[in-house]
Amino acid sequence: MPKGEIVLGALAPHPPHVVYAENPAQNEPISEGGWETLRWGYNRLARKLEKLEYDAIVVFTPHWQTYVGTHFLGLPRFKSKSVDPIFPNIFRYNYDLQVDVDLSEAMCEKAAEAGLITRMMRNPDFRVDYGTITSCHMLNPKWDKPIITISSNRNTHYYSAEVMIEQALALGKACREAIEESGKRVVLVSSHSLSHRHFVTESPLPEDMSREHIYNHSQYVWDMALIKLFREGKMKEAIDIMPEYTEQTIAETEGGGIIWMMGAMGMPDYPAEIYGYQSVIGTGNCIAAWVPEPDAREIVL
Ligand code: 2X7
Ligand code: FE2
Repeated sequence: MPKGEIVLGALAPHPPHVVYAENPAQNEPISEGGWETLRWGYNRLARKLEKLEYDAIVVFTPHWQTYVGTHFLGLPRFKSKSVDPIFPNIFRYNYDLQVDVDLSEAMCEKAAEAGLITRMMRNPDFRVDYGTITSCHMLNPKWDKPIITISSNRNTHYYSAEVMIEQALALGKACREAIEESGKRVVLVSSHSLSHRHFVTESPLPEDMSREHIYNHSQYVWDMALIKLFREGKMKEAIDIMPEYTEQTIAETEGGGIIWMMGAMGMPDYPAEIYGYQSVIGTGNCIAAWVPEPDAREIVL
């Protein structure tokens, strides 16, 4: 059996607004569009993924929060309606997804061997979080690949940013080992925004783009500093500034998604592909991809 590999790692923000704006059949509310910079970036990355051969998508999400250890989806199918707790007016999405349980169990076991507390989620009524659904919908609207969602253990808040980073890197390494032993080709997804200061008044029409802009210049400057490191292939430096970046911008990086992904990918030192940056309700959102195979890597933006 050939060694399994990670074929692409994506930073894939999950404001449900982008799904709302796409008007897919699964989502009940209807929109007039909006957030095109992000959506067109996503559409381009989705086209690239269609051409890439892979077996499964592994998603790390900050919206499945676990306080005792890291949990993994552990049943072959989850079907339900996901309603965004803050924006039920824009996201009521009927999902029906397949899980690669073998790979999920293998990652869970490897993480346990590395000393992390782990658990498989076997509750058939478990509702998959909207972060996973949004990122997966935008990257693969056909939903024709099995997924695995990994929860985010609340280490930053329970302990510190440093403990979170250490554990997220160990989790990433364990996931990589499981992928290599599985013989599968896998896409990793770190589902989160960057800076995370929300605006305080929602416009009557959510997709009114005259109301959607950067609200805080220093948050924007921090996001740009981080994206510059992505562009330059300096991921070790990006992880080094993560505690301060996260504190200054109350960023969704606090969950550990990008750190987990970089740990799994062996801390890339090559440039990321950048697909777009846009504000959604004041938060900073960047779509980026790291492609280990140099011949498959492009300069996008
Ligand atoms: O979860 C989110 C997010 N991360 C960013 C913006 C809007 C809503 O939800
Ligand atoms: Fe979020």
